[in-house]
Amino acid sequence: MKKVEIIALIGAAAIFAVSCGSKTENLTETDTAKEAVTADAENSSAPNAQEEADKLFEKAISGEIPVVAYYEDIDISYNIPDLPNDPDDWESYSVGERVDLDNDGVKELIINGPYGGKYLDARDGRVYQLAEGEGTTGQLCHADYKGKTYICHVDNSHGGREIFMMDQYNGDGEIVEATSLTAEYWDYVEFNEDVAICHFGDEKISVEKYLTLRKEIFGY
Ligand SMILES: [Ca+2]
Repeated sequence: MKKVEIIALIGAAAIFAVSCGSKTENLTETDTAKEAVTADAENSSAPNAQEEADKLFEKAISGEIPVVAYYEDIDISYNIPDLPNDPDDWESYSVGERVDLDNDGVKELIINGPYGGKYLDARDGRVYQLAEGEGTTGQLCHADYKGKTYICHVDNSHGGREIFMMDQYNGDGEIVEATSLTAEYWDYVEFNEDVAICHFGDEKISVEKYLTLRKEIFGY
């Protein structure tokens, strides 16, 4: 692998490591380099695929092609230039980073915006919306766990619970693994470790384990 590629990948890793919190301290250069090598080995055609994806993203950004999007089978496709973009407004979108969110070695495009914005995936000659922020009960972010990137919807601004939904996607826009990290303490507004009932997926876990995982995956 060329040095410049490694630097680019380390840069990307550093950016997405902080996007869900302050997880930087867990990220060592050795781990990053290892992940970069793995990603490269898994997809040797990545440079071409990335070029193709980037061309499609540029077309979508300029409005030449739409972003194909569905919400519960309803077509909600849109053109990026039509999105609200007045920086003074709360609802404002802007072109963000490119990060491999579906573990296929090609970076997706993040559109910054309310509730975490939108994640866009280029494939089969089109640009698709992979996920979007759904509100205060579904803030969009991405996080790494066990060497894979998960697209997450987070509900942690309401009393009584913290819910982290974690979806691992493949390069075809399909969810290949879904899990969740949750804590419930319904009679309290703030997290209360004496009463919290915690789960990771279907497994009931201790409060201590919950806090360890929350720190490891979401950085706080
Ligand atoms: Ca990707």
